[in-house]
Amino acid sequence: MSKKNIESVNYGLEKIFEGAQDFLPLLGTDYVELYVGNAKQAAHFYKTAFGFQSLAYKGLETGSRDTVSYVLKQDKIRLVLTSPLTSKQEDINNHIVKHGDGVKVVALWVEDARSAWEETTKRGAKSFLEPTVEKDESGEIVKAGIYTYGETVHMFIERKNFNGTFLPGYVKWESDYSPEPVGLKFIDHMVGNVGWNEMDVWVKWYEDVMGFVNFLSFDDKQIHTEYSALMSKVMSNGNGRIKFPINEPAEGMKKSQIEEYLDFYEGPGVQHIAVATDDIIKTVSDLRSRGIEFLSTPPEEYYKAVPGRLEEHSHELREDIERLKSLGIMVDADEEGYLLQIFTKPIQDRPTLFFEIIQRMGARGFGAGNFKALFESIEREQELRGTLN
Ligand code: TYF
Ligand code: FE
Repeated sequence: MSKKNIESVNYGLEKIFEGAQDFLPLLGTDYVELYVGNAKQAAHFYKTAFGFQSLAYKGLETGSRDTVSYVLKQDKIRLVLTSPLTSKQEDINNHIVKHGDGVKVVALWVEDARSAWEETTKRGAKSFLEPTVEKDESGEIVKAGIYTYGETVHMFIERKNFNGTFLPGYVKWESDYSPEPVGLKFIDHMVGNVGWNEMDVWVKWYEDVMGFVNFLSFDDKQIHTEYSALMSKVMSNGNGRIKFPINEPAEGMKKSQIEEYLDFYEGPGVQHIAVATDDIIKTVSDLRSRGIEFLSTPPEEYYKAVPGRLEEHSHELREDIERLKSLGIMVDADEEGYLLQIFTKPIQDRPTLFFEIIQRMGARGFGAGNFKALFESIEREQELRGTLN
């Protein structure tokens, strides 16, 4: 990637964050909920392969007759896996029939869920759930939800009067089976794929409805391979804790990976969840040994070019390039530092949701210098799936 692109990464960041509005103060990501066909087996996968720990449960044993949910935790990350227990749960069943397993809810932790719902719906958000109080012996929470792209939802969670395990209605999930964590710390960003020419519609939606700012953009001239292209804009809230890049497909010689996603998810949705680690070599070694599959390793020339790509940060690199190469980890830098990242293959049969593992060593960008190698690797997978044409 050109020097020019890397420079655009940090231009006026502070000033841009100040431009964000505070009608929607966000404390962080609260949880991510996936609707899945078989939550029990999915939970086993996230424990065994990704090192998540059992946290909370609701299901038949707790009086939940219609749905079952397993809550998993690793450091600050909470995942909720939900399945319907009967065919009568139409919303969840229909979601799974249409999209396959995927992210339904990106929940945001707020001080005041009523205000979050009012401020966003009055700015044009479509309501998913009006402010609702839920209680149990551990206190009460307020939750409210709005739709974002596709059928995806942002739930606002106010938990200042609650000290239970997760949310009212859940019990602590005691399990004798607890594989070691792999060092995943928190969600760095979550990316949405939207339809043709819809990126700017959703950029404006995040600006107007959520008070976010666009702090980085990549156009199809920057993000392309010989065959395909996409465009991406990164939206951030005011304190920079929540970052949502939004991708749209762009015209290329062959089918864009974004188009492949839209075909198989049958609409817009969450494309990847990027999770941070502070020891990517250990995290990726562990994940590989537990059967997680990553995109193919970039070619030899990619690693030869690493010192050049790092420029002035090249002396800061603590990791051995040979070790990074053997694990397939990619390296990029911007003015403030470098970052290490790697991408899993899709984690379900449809080529939709995948994970990114990222370690930031000062850099605040998204690895623009890796885009070409990354997208070529994705195209090799598309080729195998017969979805490149
Ligand atoms: O979040 C990002 O922008 C990076 C790069 O389809 C990326 O992780 C961008 C688009 C994409 C896959 C990865
Ligand atoms: Fe990413």
